Amino acid sequence: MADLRVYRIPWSTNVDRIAMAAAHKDLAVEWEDVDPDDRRPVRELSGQDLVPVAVDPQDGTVVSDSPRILRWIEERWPAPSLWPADPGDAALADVFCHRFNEVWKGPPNRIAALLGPVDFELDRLSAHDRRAVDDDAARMRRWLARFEERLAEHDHLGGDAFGICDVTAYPFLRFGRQAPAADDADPFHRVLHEHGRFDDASHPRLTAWVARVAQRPGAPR
Ligand SMILES: N[C@@H](CCC(=O)N[C@@H](CS)C(=O)NCC(=O)O)C(=O)O
Repeated sequence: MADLRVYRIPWSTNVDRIAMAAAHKDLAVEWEDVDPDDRRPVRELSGQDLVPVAVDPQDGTVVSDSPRILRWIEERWPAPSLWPADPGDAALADVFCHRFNEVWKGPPNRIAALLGPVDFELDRLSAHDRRAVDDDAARMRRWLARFEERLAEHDHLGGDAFGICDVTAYPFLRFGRQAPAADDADPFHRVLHEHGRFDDASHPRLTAWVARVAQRPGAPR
């Protein structure tokens, strides 16, 4: 029997987090592919529409929302840990992940909402909306600079070891280096690639971090 069952849709960044955490702990995952246009199986199971949703096949526990699933996996299978051993460092890692989820995602989400699902042209936006896109794109660039600084003395976002900060951020930040797949139509990913782009000249440490984390088992690349 698999260790856990996970419901997913193609190209889901939040599902990628679970794949990376499960691979880190060498867990066997039974993947359930959900039709993005028919979320009934997910809704019936979890009472909401979004993936990932994880199920413990042993006792039927159902957990939705990637940060909650990651915490649940850590508690259920503590070794090897994704959190730093030092309690203060573990608390800082939680602050990083919370900010990444609640603050960092804001600008690219707002840009994707303004540009819409199909048309990626800035020209059709009002002057007000263009300014909003420019402001949010500038925020994304400023935060990329902070990630670059964070990696000055450490190989990973949470410190020396690979861990929860990398699992939380990599599925999103990787689009700064990697174009979305040809069949990935998610506008959010295109925004991350257009406005969150960086390279070895502009962000050498972040570029090396993407290359390093891409080699981890379960990492999308
Ligand atoms: N806070 C949730 C967000 C989950 C989420 O937004 N999932 C996306 C895929 S990455 C989804 O199901 N979106 C609905 C859709 O694409 O229709 C988490 O971290 O798991």
